[in-house]
Amino acid sequence: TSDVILVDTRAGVRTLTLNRADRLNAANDALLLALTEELKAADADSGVRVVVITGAGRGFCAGQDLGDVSGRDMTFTEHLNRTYNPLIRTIRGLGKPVVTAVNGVAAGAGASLALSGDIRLWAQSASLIEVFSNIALVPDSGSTWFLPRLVGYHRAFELMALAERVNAEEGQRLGLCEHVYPDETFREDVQAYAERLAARPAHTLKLTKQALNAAMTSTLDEALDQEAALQQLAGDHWEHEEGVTAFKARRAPVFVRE
Ligand code: T3D
Repeated sequence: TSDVILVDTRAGVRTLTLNRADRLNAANDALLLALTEELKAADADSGVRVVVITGAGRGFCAGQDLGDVSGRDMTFTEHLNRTYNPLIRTIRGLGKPVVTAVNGVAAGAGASLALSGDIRLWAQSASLIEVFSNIALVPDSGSTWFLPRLVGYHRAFELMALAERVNAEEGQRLGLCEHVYPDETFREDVQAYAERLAARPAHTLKLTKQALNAAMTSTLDEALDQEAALQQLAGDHWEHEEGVTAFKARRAPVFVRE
């Protein structure tokens, strides 16, 4: 545990909180490396079924800490390859659902982080800005991949070129988040949602995430082959037996075994 990332586990839900509230959780290298390490630790911990990433204070993440850039002894390419890219790859490759709980502004790489979750929950006062062009940088940390898949090329280009702020209502309309909750109850609503997810069959969700990730860049033929292979792994697992047994017995399935 480090102070830039707060770690809390309740009912199978590990919450990782970006903790640089006075900078709207702008990311420095320590924060990015610690977050990536905590995600890997959560993946390896059998007591964790769902991971939530959120921000302390009024912001989610304001992107790269601009106080940290000048005087850096790394090229931009090296920096991305050492910090942001491993973080985004870890989230997309994690064998557990990652919920990004966007409590406030998500800007730049913070917007990419907000989009990178399997489930994106926003507070009413949350917003997202592809802010990069304001400082004449290109969108990074996966924004060029995530955003056009959600809103199409043209809207993505416009949001990136003009650095327009997307509020929660618009974010939901555009498909940038699954649900919006009131600010006052946001943390509890996120926990309740994550607990619902934690009660689902974890092994099946891991395979589902794997299948969907692969299908995002595959042909239909490849997706059908992948489904057939993964269905064998699902069908051979005790979760499948429990699901069918519970259905026949007309009871709720129990997918959490201590
Ligand atoms: O390898 C590489 O490094 C390339 C990687 C790039 C990835 C990127 O993310 S590039 C984009 C970097 N981020 C930005 O350019 C965002 C800059 N921030 C803003 O545009 C605004 O702060 C926001 C739109 C996010 C929020 O505006 P507002 O009005 O709600 O808050 P504020 O007053 O601007 O910010 C509050 C404080 O946080 C303020 O500090 P102060 O004055 O109270 O002492 C502000 O300076 C600080 N802050 C906000 N964002 C950053 C930041 N400090 C450092 N870095 C930031 N990114």
